[in-house]
Order: sequence, then C-alpha cells, then structure tokens
Amino acid sequence: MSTRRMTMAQALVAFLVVQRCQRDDVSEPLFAGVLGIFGHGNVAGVGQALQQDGRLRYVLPRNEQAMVHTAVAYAKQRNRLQTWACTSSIGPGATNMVTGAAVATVNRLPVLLLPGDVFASRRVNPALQQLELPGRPEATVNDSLAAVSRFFDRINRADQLPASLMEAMRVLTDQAETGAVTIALPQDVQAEAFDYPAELFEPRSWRIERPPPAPQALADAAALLRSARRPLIVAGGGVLYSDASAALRELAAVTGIPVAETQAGKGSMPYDHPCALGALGATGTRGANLIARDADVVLAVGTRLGDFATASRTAFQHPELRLIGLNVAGYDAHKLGALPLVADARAGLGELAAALAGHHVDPGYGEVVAEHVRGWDEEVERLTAAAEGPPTQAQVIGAVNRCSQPRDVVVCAAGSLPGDLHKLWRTRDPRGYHLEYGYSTMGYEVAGGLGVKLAVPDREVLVMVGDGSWLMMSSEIATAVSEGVRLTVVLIDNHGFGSIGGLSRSLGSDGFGTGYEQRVDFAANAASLGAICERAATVAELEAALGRARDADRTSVIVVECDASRGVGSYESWWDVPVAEVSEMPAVQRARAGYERERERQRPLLGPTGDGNG
Ligand SMILES: Cc1ncc(C[n+]2csc(CCOP(=O)(O)OP(=O)(O)O)c2C)c(N)n1
Ligand SMILES: [Mg+2]
Repeated sequence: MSTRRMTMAQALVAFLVVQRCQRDDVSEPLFAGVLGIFGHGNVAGVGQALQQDGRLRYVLPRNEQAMVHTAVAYAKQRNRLQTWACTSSIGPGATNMVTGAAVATVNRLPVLLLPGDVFASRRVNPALQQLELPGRPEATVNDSLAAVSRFFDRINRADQLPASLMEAMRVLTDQAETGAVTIALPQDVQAEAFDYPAELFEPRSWRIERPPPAPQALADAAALLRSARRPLIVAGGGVLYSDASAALRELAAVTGIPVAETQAGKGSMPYDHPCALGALGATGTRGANLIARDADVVLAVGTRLGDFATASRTAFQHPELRLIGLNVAGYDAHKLGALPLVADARAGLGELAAALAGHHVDPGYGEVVAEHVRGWDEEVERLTAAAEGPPTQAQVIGAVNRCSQPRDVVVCAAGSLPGDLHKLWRTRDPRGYHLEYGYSTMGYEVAGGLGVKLAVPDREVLVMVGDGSWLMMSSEIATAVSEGVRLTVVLIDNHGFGSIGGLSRSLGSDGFGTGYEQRVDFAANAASLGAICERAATVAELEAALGRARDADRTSVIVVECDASRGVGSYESWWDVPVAEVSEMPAVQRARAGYERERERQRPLLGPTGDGNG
C-alpha cells in the first residue's frame, strides 16, 4: 500500500482540498475555503498545515461565532452544495462556535467545525484553557459542541482520522442529516505524524441524489389533492435548497393551488405570481392566514413546520384537515400527522404535477385567492410607500426594496425586521431573500451578509440589521473591508429591542428591560471599522444613500432612525408566548386571559387514525 507520512493536520487539509460535491450536472469543490482564528490550540497544527499546503482559500475573521455564521450563510446561499471549514483554538475559541453550530443544525445547513482540543496524551494537564472536571478526565469544553452537532468526533490518535473524515463528509452532504459537523482536534495529535494511505488524498465526489417518493404515497397524496376543495401549498426552505422553485411555480400555475411561504421558503414564488399568497403564520399575510385557516388539504414542502409557520399550531382550523409532508427528511415529512412523502422536493413536485394532470381548483376558490393576492399588494403599497419626515421601518423596507435589482439579496436574522420583511419584501428571485429565522440569531446579519457576498459576488448584498443586533456583533465589517467584500448595510436605530419591547407591552409587561437609555453614534462606530457611513433622516435621503452605496468601492453602513411604536401589525395570526398564570399586575392578568382564549384554538395535529393515511 502506498502511504504518505504527514501530520494529522496536514492529512486533514490535504483531504479537504480534493472533496467535491455533485448534483445533477453541477460539480464543485465541497469547501470554498477555511475560516480560522488561531491560538495555541491550532496554530502549529492546522495553521501550519494550511500554510504549507496553500491550496485552500484562507480568510481571517474577527470572531469565531461570526465565522460560523459566514460559513452557514455561504452554504445557504449555495443551496447546501458548498460550505467552508472553520478552525478555532481550544477553550473560548471553540465554545464561541457553539451558537454558530446551532444555527447550522437548526437550519439544516452544512458546516465543518474544527475546534482545537486539549492534549490527548494529558502529559501537561491542565493545559491553558482546559476545563478540568474532577472525576471526568475525558471531558472537555468541546463536548458542548456535541450537543448541537449532527456529527461529533474527537481524533485522539492520528490513525482515527480517515474513517472520521469519510463519515463527516457523508453527513455534510446528506440532505436529510446535514447540519454542524464537528471534528475536535487535540493539539498534540494535530502535530503527530502517521503513514496515511495515499488514496485518502485522491479526489472524491459526494453526490446529492434526488430520491423520488414511494409510488403508493404519491398516489395517496395526489388523490388527497384531487379531492380537496380548498388546497394550499406551504413552501419551505427545502424548495430552494432543492432548486425546485420552477417546479413549484409550474404546479401552482397548472392546478391553481395557492402557495404560502415560510421564512426559509420565501422567494420560492415571485411575489407577483397569481397564486402567491406570500408569508404564512405568525408573520404572515392576511390572505395566506385566512386561506390556511380554512384549507382542507395542505401540501407542506421542505418545511420544518416551526411555530412561526403554523402560528403555534393555530394556523390550520379545518376539522378534517389533511396534511401531506413532502420532505427529503423523514423526520420532517411525518410532522403534524402528515401523509409522509419522503422525497427530494423537486422530484416530488414533478411527480405530483404529473399525477395531477388536468386537475384545477374550483374557479370560485381561484377567485378568492386572486382577491387576497390583489388585496395584499395594496396593503404592501400602503405600508411601504415613500413619505415625508422620519420613516417607519416599513417605509425603510419599501425604499430598500424599490432601490434593489431583482437578483439582489436582502439578509436579516432577528428583531422586528424579519417579520416585516416576511410580510412586505417583494421577492423576485428565488435566492433574493436570505433570512436566518430557524435560530433567529442576533449578530448573524453582518457576518451572514459577508458569507452571502462570498457565495454570490456578482449580486448586491443588502444587510438589514437592528441596533441591538449590530451592538451584539458587527465585527465582521472589519473582515469585509479587509477582504475587499462590498456590503450595503442598513442599520435601523430604534433605541433598543423594538420587537421584544412590543411583545413585552402586548403581554402586560410594559417593555421592561428592552430599551437603551444611552444613545450610540452608530455611524461613527461603523466608520471606525472601516466602512463608509451615512445617516439618513428621510426616505428620500435613504434612497440617495443606497444609490451611492451601490457605486462605492467598499462596504457602506447607512443608519436610519425609526420609531419602534409605529410597527406593522399582525394579520389573523398568533404566537404562543406563555403569560404568567398568576400576577399582581392587572395588565398581566388581562394578557393572561387573552392568552388562554387564544390557546383554545391550538390543535394537536396528530393526523388520521385507523387504517393509515391514504
Ligand atoms: C443572540 C440573541 N439574543 C437574544 C435574542 C432575543 N431577541 C430577539 S429580537 C431581540 C431584540 C433585537 O433588537 P434589534 O436588533 O435592535 O431589533 P428590533 O427588535 O429593535 O427590531 C432580542 C433580544 C436573540 N434572538 N438572539
Ligand atoms: Mg432595535
């Protein structure tokens, strides 16, 4: 057997370089590069290997949590076909990645994490930053990553590496299992030599298949849809990852079945498609939520059916509701008692379209849908139209949307912006809307925007971020500037947590602990990181600043003050946030009474009983 004598870290890097991912007729390197922050736990191992090998692009981010967001955003924008590896030192560098790992796993997005770890030999224990739990010598802080990873391993001997790498690649590229994949690398083992089999370093292609639905399940699903009087399709992120938006558009156009979108699925339909009802659920449009309420058959495609999408299980009220779960992951396909259609979204939608040939919804139902679509367009116009004076957040969204080109990408994650964007942003391209709303992580926005721009450098990337999120993590502005990556960031200063402040007031708690007393000069803050800065006091000023940002040679941050009290309402929806059952505060007691009323509409959604699902 031919072998190569290398350190464990050198072998790891040489392996990553030659991994490829393939789907349909597209084949790309699985790893776009490595994001890494060095410390004593990885500088002499992985760091030395990266420098010596030299083939992988290396980027130096400013924060380990941020670098995982960047990698995750890249993978999302590339429909899970490509990602980055992230290397950290031991201790705090590694635990800083826990939040990013959870983002990846919750959103089912592939990322490879390579935290350094304490000496496997234990000869210097305790090493700097070692946890030391008396009685558990094998425990390290990296165990916290195991809780949020789909695959977790620790390479305690150099010869363990090949088997671990093969399994890690399988999980990264398995559409049903993907998420954070962590291989912890003890710092002594990284530098140890071993005679690795030469074939480990031969190019390898990981093929992403498009599994079709089982024939009987397909027939049952088609029969359910044919029998439906008020069918609805719910489009989730899986529609986009599977590159199925054309298939969905076609199915909707031919059958007239309306489509509502989750946060991850927004963009599956162009906003002006006659069947596009827009956002569903807690942050949904009036039309989508009313149609969902009365729908008798719901085809849920590529969605986790989280509480925002289902309005905490109040969205669907039809007494004989039947759900069909088209999902590549059996786990998701079976949710809420659905008839499971375990398949790739594009393959499944194609087969459903064939099975539904000649079928069309009742014309009366089509008219109801068309009326909702028209009505919502007017509502968006009303809320987002330009006006004089200090703008509302909806008007800011309108301005950014009007100034954008169809292929531009808007990026956001937490606060009140996601709900408003879900309702109001007019998406014209399947990949034009990038929301991290599975984990809704404050601090994702700028770091994620960087990942999106790295993934699609030919598209304009518009990051929308609240002041709270900005203060939590804006460090990657410096990375964007130093890497020559141009972002346009619109920062909404509403003096604190507009979203949670509003929620708190609606629950009787008067906004306690959600407002900033101290003003921050965000423009000066952004300028200090190297960005071009502007302040916009009106919609007209914002539009002018957006134009300049597009032509600028580096990242721009535009700060807009908004009054949090002038927010967008909610439309026929609810979100379950439990209110104190007993309280000395009358406002809380009133909120509790309202809460109990709403909870009566919650449904267990366990599916049919008896002779199965057909
Ligand atoms: C890391 C993290 N911590 C806490 C939260 C809970 N949370 C959700 S929105 C929000 C406030 C966000 O403030 P800001 O970015 O200013 O947006 P706004 O609510 O004002 O629109 C908080 C604290 C979160 N989503 N993420
Ligand atoms: Mg705010």
